[in-house]
Amino acid sequence: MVEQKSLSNNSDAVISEINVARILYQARVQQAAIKQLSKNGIALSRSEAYAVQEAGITMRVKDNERLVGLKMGLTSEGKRKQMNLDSPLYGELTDKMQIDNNSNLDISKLIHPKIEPEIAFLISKPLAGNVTQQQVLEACSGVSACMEILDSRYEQFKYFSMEDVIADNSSSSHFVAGPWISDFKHIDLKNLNMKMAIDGQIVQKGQSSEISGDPVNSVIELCRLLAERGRILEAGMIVLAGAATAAVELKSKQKITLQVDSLPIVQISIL
Ligand code: 0L1
Ligand code: MG
Repeated sequence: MVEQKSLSNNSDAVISEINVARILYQARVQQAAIKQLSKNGIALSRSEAYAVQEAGITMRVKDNERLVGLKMGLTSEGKRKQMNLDSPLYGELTDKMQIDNNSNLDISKLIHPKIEPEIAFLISKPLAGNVTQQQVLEACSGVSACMEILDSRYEQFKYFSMEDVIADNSSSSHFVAGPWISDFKHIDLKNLNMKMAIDGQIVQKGQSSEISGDPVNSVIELCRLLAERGRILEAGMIVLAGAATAAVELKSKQKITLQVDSLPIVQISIL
């Protein structure tokens, strides 16, 4: 249960993290984009923004959704520049956000969806605080090619602050992971070509080194950020390491495929 707290920076003293989470929740379920919080008199600190994110996830859990993972975002310099934001962030993933490989996604209930190519990890031992690459690799039981479908509950998919994005669960909407590879120790995870195609035409090409220099570093950064909230990365969680390229706008009737060296293909069809 999230404690109801007043948010410090607001002139309206009655606004709480739960109220802000509710505004974002309603924007999502009603598919009605809202004005950015920071442009609407709701100036959150970083910690308050994560508290709003957590309150939003608590609401989804009350709707019978289950936490299955976390996503890192803004893990490439290019993407941070594109969005004019300054550091990596994370969001939380529920079972309702997970789409099966080779299945369909109905985007009619989303506001302004985009898709981006990622690499995902399946974590099978808990990781806490400052961890090393070796500890991450030892805790990881699978790696997959993965695509994240982003959506924003803000008008024009635009932010004016990191806190706007974090409060909105870091633009999470859905994700699709390809088949998990358990025998990945011989794969140089920072040196993989990634090609995302729409209807057979390549729309984005990148290198896995674009993801935090090495996607494993995203998991290290996630553990560090979770520790700031007094949390750990639990066993059983899927971690999306972040995108290797900019995201691409999604339209109905498209088939999106991601091919990553050494990993099986992942694909979805948009209804
Ligand atoms: O996963 C991401 O890198 C997205 C984080 C938020 C920025 C965006 O919405 O593109
Ligand atoms: Mg992403």
